[in-house]
Amino acid sequence: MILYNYFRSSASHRVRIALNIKGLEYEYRPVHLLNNGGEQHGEEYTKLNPSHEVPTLVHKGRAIGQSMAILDYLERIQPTPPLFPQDPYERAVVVQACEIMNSGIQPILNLRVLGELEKRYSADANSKTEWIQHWMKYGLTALETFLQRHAGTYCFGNEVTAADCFLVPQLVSGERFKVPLANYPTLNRVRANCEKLEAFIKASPLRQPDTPPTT
Ligand SMILES: N[C@@H](CCC(=O)N[C@@H](CS)C(=O)NCC(=O)O)C(=O)O
Repeated sequence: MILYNYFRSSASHRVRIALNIKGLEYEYRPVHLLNNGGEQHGEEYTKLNPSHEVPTLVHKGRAIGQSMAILDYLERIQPTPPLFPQDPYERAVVVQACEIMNSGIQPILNLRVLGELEKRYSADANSKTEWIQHWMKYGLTALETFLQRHAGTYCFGNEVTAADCFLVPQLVSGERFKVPLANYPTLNRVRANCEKLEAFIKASPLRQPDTPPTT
């Protein structure tokens, strides 16, 4: 397996955690999102991922984009340990938690969205940070309320699920943009439990081959 990704990308971070949980070896191929106008726009990479974004997983010569699709694929080729509960309602709860982050928070804060805010509306660095903080708080508040009903040691009960693979990267990103995370006690508790596990430790943006030494 080859994972095209970027150390700081939250969507890449989700997939690294999932691969580690499943115990699947992979080759790390960095795609720098800023160098040379962004390597995600390069001709060869665009053939793999027409959305110009990371991550992309290549397995048996076939490419898969979108972290949710990748987790779903990993679950089917390597069912244990599971990332999704079997019960249809419980599975929907886990997917709902993932989607609060995947479609509710992350897309509004993406590099290309911030770039357009700057280009079209002359947003400066402070305005962009305010934008990020606003939408991150909005989504994390919903997630905190939702997970108060469902969390145990982890996001859903006492087993690690896909929701944990999404949560930790989201909070790491929140920290980077100085979102007041103390307001989310359930999310913080679950994060602390996840970060005791080797799969999460190894996937950290601080420990990847393309992590700059000063990070
Ligand atoms: N929904 C996608 C999101 C992927 C995504 O937005 N990746 C970001 C990094 S976290 C990216 O590559 N952005 C490049 C850009 O905006 O130019 C997924 O889950 O894979």
